[in-house]
Amino acid sequence: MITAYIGLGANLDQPLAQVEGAARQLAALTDCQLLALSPRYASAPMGPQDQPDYVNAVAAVATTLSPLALLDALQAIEQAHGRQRLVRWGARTLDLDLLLYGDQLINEPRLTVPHPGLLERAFVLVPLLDVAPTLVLADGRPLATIVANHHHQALTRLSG
Ligand code: A4P
Ligand code: MG
Repeated sequence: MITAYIGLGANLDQPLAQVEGAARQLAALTDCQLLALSPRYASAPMGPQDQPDYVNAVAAVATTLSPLALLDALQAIEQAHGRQRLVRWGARTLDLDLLLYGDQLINEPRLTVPHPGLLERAFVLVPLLDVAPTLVLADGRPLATIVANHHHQALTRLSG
């Protein structure tokens, strides 16, 4: 079993319900067990501003799926939520990013882990710390230190 962390984001078609539905689908995946779901947070869009606010959360899962098999499962859930890939950083019903897969470093055409945006995004860092308060990154840095030193974009905690 490997512990993986998944970033959930949505800003169309009742984003809070999209995120909570996606978490239930993660919990239902074979070979995957939902360990924790962070509180949900709202934030202004990073990137193009002419789109609604986002709802974000992070899920911790224990899985025996390989990284690419897990990515396939995440993309199938995105598709089931009517995800269409239109604009980079544009509005979406559901975005599932594989943030961390154990402490593995992966650089493949379809998959970069840790997720390249991980350290820059408060809407990922804050919920990740909620579910993994003692996490230490592969380079030896504690997540808590990174979050404490991060200049935070405003997040509004919705639930959890
Ligand atoms: N891919 C490579 N590595 C990974 C990984 N670790 N996890 C590949 C998931 N996918 C990964 O993804 C494009 C390709 O990346 C996939 O086919 C996969 O093989 P995508 O989701 O179709 O592309 P995208 O959404 O245009 O890019 P990306 O990087 O997912 O978008 P971001 O960076 O996630 O940004 N503002 C707020 N406040 N909250 C947000 O959640 N999200 C975005 C989207 C913009 N602004 C936001 C938020
Ligand atoms: Mg994505």
